[in-house]
Parts: sequence; structure tokens; C-alpha cells
Amino acid sequence: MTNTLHLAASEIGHSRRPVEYERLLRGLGRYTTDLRRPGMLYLDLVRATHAHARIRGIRTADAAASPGVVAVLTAADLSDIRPFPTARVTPEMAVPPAPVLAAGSVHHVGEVVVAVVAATPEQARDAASRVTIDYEPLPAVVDAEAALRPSAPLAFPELATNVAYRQARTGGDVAAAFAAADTIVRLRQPSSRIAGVPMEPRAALAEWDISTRSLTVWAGVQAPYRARATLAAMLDLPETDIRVVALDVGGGFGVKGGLYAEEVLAAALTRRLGRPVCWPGGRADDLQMTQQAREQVQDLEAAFRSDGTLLGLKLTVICNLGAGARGAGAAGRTTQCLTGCYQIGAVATEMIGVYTNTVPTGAYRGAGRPEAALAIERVMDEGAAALGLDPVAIRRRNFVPPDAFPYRAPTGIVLDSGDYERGLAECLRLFDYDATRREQAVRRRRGELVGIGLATYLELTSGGWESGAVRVLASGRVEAMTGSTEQGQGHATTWAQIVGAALGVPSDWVTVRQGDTALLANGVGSFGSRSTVVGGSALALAADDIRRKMLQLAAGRLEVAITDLDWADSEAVVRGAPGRRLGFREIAALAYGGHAAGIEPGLEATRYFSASGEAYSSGAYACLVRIDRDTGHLTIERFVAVDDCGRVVNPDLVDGQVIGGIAQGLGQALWEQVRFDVDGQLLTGSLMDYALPRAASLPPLRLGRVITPSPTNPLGAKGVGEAGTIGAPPAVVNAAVDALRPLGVRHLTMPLTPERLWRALQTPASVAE
Ligand code: MCN
Repeated sequence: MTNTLHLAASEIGHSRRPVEYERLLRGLGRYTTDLRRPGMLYLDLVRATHAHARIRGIRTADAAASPGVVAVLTAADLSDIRPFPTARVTPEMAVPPAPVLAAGSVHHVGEVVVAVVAATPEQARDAASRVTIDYEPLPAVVDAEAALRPSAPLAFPELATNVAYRQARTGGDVAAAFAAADTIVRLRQPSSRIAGVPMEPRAALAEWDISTRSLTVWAGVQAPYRARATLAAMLDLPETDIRVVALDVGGGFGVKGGLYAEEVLAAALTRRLGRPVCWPGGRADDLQMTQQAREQVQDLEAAFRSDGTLLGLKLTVICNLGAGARGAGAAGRTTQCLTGCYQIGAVATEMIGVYTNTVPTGAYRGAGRPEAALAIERVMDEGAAALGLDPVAIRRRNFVPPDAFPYRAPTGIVLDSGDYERGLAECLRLFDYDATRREQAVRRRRGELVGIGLATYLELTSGGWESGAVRVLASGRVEAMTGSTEQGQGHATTWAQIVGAALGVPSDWVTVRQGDTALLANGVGSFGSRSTVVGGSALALAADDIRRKMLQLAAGRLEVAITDLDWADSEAVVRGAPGRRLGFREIAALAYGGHAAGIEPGLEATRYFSASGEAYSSGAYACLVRIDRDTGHLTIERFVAVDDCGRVVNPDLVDGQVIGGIAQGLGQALWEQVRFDVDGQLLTGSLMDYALPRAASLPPLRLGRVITPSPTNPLGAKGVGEAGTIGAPPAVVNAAVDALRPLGVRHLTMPLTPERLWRALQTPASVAE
């Protein structure tokens, strides 16, 4: 345990009213498109109208002659911009070209082909509509399974394969596990494609300063420092000449984790044109271009002993990466986290990443973990049904016990801490499980279709490192700079609590600064539910450095040894002589004048922190659903979520995270699905076609909490940002299958729309796809 920090209990674990909310709720937030710069130009784009086609020619003359137009550019004009860098999942991974503008051919509808810059957004849009592109349509491949057939069209013919990579993850003796099984459960589990839909669509404003030859880009990104590195690589500029600023970000949910063509174009074009360039973006741009998520087909085989022990598991996943490699990493979380909260002796998995002519997929809140939870939790329920066990009993039989941590799963991950049994027990208590089962039996006898669904989940959080700096000004006011960047999580509040706790001052003395690469030498950003563990810890350590320095200053002034001082209630007090004390503000002033000889002036500290391992959050969810026999409409009557994110900094904000995640998880379970037709045309290109949950769609939620501190970081924290999206879908699917199991249904595919459920009711013995 690295927990040596002194953290005042008055700040950690208490709900503080989020400092940013009043501003945001009153409409005083500042987003990228609120900015205006003198001489600003507007970028609009001509997007591919075919999923796969050769570009025979592009006619830009009419567009170039349109009023207000400053530039019309195609790939040929941008040879100085390097393609997007790609991280390989395996050394052999087939990587398609990733130019900023489509060069020679297009590979998905919505890909950017031509950039138009004009004086006003309307002029840019008007000119873009005058560009004509002569396409030679090529056969498109949309479905990932179909893409694996030898006769399938190639999404990227130059790769000579649709397979991006195959990645195996195995552990334990799988053959022996299956040989020893009493029952083998087989399951085919598709996970449908969904879109991340932040309230604020992506947008960018870029400004080249001709005097300093430096670039500033404002964009609502989740990881400004990463964006800076991408721009430096693609534009061949030193990092020191690039500043990326994320103002308020109207939601990111993982899809704003990296840059896309539009942000890079704005940056490249301001440098070329010498005037600020704004790409205002919009919902249609997002739905065609911003990475989508989750599309997998899982084939599972599970070897159970008759007492419910899960001996071994095999999983083959076909993952639709779309027309690009950006999602390859996120999918890997599925096989890593496959065994969930369970101790399973042997696992064999293979992930097959497949290119298709669809919008590229990638990280979206949960990023591979919801698919893992869906796999293992469906297996648990089907195992229970096959063996005639209660879903609670089979989970209890297989949990990793509390004394087994650190626990190395056969997929290679090491779980830091947890008490899954306690989490489930609390969930069952809040849900009143036994009584609800009795209620279900009564209602079933009345002919109602009522189901109870359970799911536990594991959330891998906290990867990599983060930076944090703290400075105390002469007045005693505190500034905290962080490399993490919030999109609505409440970091400004939480980080102030952490810094306040480490310094022993109230959090409202602390101002948090974030979202600007000018703040620190380097940083990372917010994704993977990592910011509390790594960003919060970096700040806590920096604040602790300051506390030590303040003790040194106080000791010098009070002419005692540091070891004679206590640090309490914003004061340094001489032990045994309570009258001899110095307040926080007095010590802060000392740092900038009047300090003892030999002490360096100033009160600033910067720390970088990476956890000693991943921190694994967990949870147990339960829900009660009713399905209307005539319409197939599913109603969630009750939903309980019990989460364990280690030591909690701000309980209200954690609840907010869980609720938001559940809303998105229910969206995936019940309503959301991105659809393409057989030619790769996007059928869900607007919010008229893509069904999102609304506030009124949510069922009553009851939340509970279990706390098992993580030994990986000084806060004892684990992340929680994605919890609800991971736990909610399998709980709902399990409940729906439970409702229809008496009719012979044992499988349902999300989203559980009334039509799907109605069809399952008509032919219950078949698999409802
Ligand atoms: N928290 C806490 N104590 C803990 C853990 C978390 O008090 N032990 C609180 C803190 O207020 C913290 C918040 O929960 O700010 C989220 O913390 P964490 O789990 O560390 O996640 P990140 O801050 O790294 O945020 C990323 C995560 C992810 S990956 C997605 S996607 C997501 C999410 O957060 N996108 C969001 N939550 C979102 N919430 C909003 N409003 N908007 C998004 O785009």
C-alpha cells in the first residue's frame, strides 16, 4: 500500500456542491463554438456519399468561385500533413492508410474528402455543396462476420485482407477444464453498434500566430496533451509551438479521446492561411464520423461442474473495427476483463479485429468492458438455468474471495482488491431479492411476463500516468493544475477536495485549472476512468510536498524542529505548546518573504503519478422488468446498483457518474443501435433515427455502495466513470430472458426493442435476433 499521505477527513468522502454546476446550469459555460477570433474563417467539409468507392475526379472550380470562399482543398493539396498515427495491437496488425482527406478512394460514408474554407459558415456550406465528386462505386462490406468469408469484398483492397489482427489471450488448462465439465453451455452473443452522443458535438477553432509561429487549438477534447502530440506529429511542429485548450466540454464519453480529420484540418489550414479557422461541427457530422462502439459477435463455451463451478471458458470475438484502426485497443479490454468478478481456472480467447466499410469504431464509455460483462453474466445465467441453480447461488459459488487479492486472472490481469460477495449481498438487500422472487412467482401465475436480472461487473480503471501541480500564493490561495480534463465529471470540485485534504485547508480555498497544455509540461487526459486514481493522486502528492515545505517554513519561524510540529486545521502547532502556532496564510506569506535562511522561497510542487497496478472497481446490479405480451414493450420496474470504487472522494459526484452510466447502459440495452444498409449507407444519421434515452425514460434507481480501498494509489480510490454502462446492459438482458424463459426463450439481442421482444414472443423457441 502506497498510502502514506496525510488526508484531512473533513474533505474526503463528503459531498461538496460542484463548483462548476451553477455556471453550467445557468448557461454560462464556454464551449469551443462560443469563441470568436478576429478574421476568423469557417471550415466545411464534403463527405463521402458511398461506403466504398474510387474517386475518379473532384471538381472544385464552382466551389472555389463561390462568394466568400478562401480555399478549397483535396488530398492532393495536403501532402505536407502526415497521416494519423496508428497504435498496433499486434506487431503483425494490418494497418490501413489514414490520411486526413480521402486520397484515391473512400472507405465509409461520411469520410472527409474535400475541405472548404470561407468567410462565413453559410458560405462554406454553400460552396461545399458545389463540389462534385465522380465516384466509381466499389463493393462494400458492412458486416464483420461476412467480411471474414473468402468471397467477401475487401474494405481496404490494398491490405488484401479484412482481418486487422487476431489476438489470443489464454491461461490455465482449458482442455482439462472442458474434459472435467458436467455441463457445457454454448452461447452466441452479438453486441450491437452504438454511437457516443455527447450533448456538445465535436468542434474546433485553430489560430496560427504569425509572429511567434505557434499554433493554438481550442477543441472539446478529453486529452489535450495527447492532441498536442498528434498535431505535432502530423503537422511536423515542435510540441512547444502548439497549445491545445479544452474549454468546457459538453460530454466526451470516450469518443472525444483522440483527434479526427476535422480538428487536424482546422489546425493545418490556419497555418496555411494565416487566419483563425473554425470548424463548428454538428450532430450529423458526429453521427457520420465520430467513432462508434461495441459491435461484436461473441461465441462462448463455458464448462460447468454440476455444483455451478465455472471451470473453463472459451470466447471468440469478432469485432467490427469499421474503416480504420482507431478502436483496436479498446476492444482488447473485452478479453482482458472476461472473467469479471469470478475465479475461473482456464480461459482461451481470441479477438479478431475486422475492417469493414462502416464508420470506425473505438472507445465509448465502457470501452470493451460492457462486452466482457455481457459475456460472463449471460454465461452465469445460462449456466444457472442449465444446472437448475439460482442466479445468485451460481455467482456466489464462483466469486474471487476477498482473501485472494491480489488475484491474477487467467487472462493476465491482476485484480487489486474487492469484496464481490459483500457487493452482491448489499444489492440483494436493497432489491429485496427473496421477496421479489416470490412476487415474480405470484405475477407469473397471473400470466404476467416478469423477469429478474442480476449482473456483476468489473471495471478496469486508472491506466498510465498523470501530472498534477499545486502552488500556494502569498495570500494563502491555492491553485491546482492537472493534466486531466473534465467533460462534466466534476473534477474542479473533486480535485479541490483532494488538494484541500492533503493541505489541511477547506476545498474552497483551492482553484483548479485544467484543459490547457500551457499549464504543465505534460499530461494525459480523462478516459478509462483513470483521473481520480492517477490525476487525483498526482495532485495529492504535490499538495503533500507543499505541506512538508510549509512545515519547514513554520519550523524555521517558530524555531523548533519539524518533528515538533503538528499539522491540523490549517495550522502548524508546536506539540505540547498549543499557544505557539502559525496559520496557513501566515506560512504562505513566509514562503515569499521573511522565511528563515536556507529555505528556498516559493510554494510550488509538480508530481507525476502512475499507480502500482490497475485499480479494479466492481459492482452488482439487479433489475425487475415486465414485458407486455401484446406489444413487446419492456418496462424496468425497479433497478438497484451497488458499486465499489474504493475510497470515495465525493459521494454525490460518484452517484452522478453511476446514474449517467446507467442511463447510457440502458440506452444500449433498450433503444440504441447504429444501422447501415447492405451497401454501407448510414440509416441512423440523425437523432430522428437514432433513439437515445431521455430523462423520462429512466426507471427509479436505487444506489448502494461498498468500499474496498485500492492499494495501488495513495487515495485508495478506484474509478467509477464507466460503471453504469458496464453493469446495466447484462442486468437488463438477463431480466428480459428471465421474463421470457418460461416460454422457451433463452437468448435475446440488444437493443431489446418492442419489435424484437414481440418477435421473440411469436416464436419463443428460436433465437431472437
Ligand atoms: N469519483 C470520486 N471518488 C472515486 C472515484 C470517482 O469521487 N473513488 C468521482 C470524481 O468526482 C470524479 C468522477 O467520479 O471526477 C469520475 O472519476 P473517474 O472514475 O476517475 O473517471 P474520470 O474522471 O477519468 O472520467 C472519465 C470517465 C469516462 S472514461 C467516461 S467515458 C465518462 C465518464 O468519466 N465520460 C463522461 N463520466 C462522464 N461524465 C460526464 N458528465 N461526461 C462525460 O463525457
